[in-house]
Amino acid sequence: MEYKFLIVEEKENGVILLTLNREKSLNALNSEMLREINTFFAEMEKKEEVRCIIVTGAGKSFVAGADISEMAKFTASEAYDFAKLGMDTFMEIEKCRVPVIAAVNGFALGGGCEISIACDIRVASSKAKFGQPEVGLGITPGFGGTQRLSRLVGPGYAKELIYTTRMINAEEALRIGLVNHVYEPEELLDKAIEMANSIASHAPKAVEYSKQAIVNGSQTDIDTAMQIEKTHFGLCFATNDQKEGMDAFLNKRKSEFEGK
Ligand code: CO8
Repeated sequence: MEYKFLIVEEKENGVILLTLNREKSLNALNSEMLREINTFFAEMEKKEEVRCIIVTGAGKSFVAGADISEMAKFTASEAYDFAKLGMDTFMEIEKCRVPVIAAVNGFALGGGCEISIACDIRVASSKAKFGQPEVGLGITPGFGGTQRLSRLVGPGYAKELIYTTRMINAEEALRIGLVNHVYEPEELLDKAIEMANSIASHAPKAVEYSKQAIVNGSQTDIDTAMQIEKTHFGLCFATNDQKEGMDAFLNKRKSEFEGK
């Protein structure tokens, strides 16, 4: 599939690199780009060989937010529809069968911070900047920021970042748990690919079930969450990969997973 705003590269081991590419506008998200991202993740769901997806931005920005020039003219109902499009798209990322790593190379503001938070894991360049500038534009975060950011860094930091619009650097993002690692800009993609390869080397179904248990379990009470974990644990024993993984361990050989 050809995209106007996305560059899709197939790396080794089922790792896909998705580059958001609207560089002149610092990769700001407009409706067309959001629809393309939605389509891309729907396509990925169908590809059994895909093991991990990395999302990054072209040029000096990751994503400088939703497109302000498009939003400026919205009526209330158009704004609602735009927020729904963004939320549905980011939900595709959150629920994607395989883990998604955000390699945050520069500005991750507003919708850009929000798309990174919909990913499973964030790694950042030392030049990355995060922020939720929305209230300075007279709007609230609308692509899940009020919800996912609080869950990730706690309501205290989320409230400060949203109410003050303060932009933070990568080191502070690391300190508050918004990102997992910070790397020099030139090593960011290699490090993200290294992590993706590590994920890809393990039993695909076990990784998938772990993601489902974490994502679905974190949105419910602890008893239901434990039930979700038990169910997924049980399901692993219906896979060839569980037999292969344990047999390989017991026979002191390297496992070869087939993803079934
Ligand atoms: N939307 C549209 N265009 C943008 C955006 C954006 N978010 N960000 C940057 N651009 C454009 C600029 O207008 C400029 O275009 P041009 O060259 O035609 O003038 C080009 O990108 C380069 O930008 P700058 O010249 O400003 O570059 P600087 O390096 O000087 O500054 C900044 C970089 C600090 C990132 C600055 O561009 C900036 O502050 N951008 C806006 C950041 C922002 O406020 N983002 C949040 C938007 S709101 C949002 O994301 C809400 C999401 C939920 C929506 C819910 C639906 C209703």
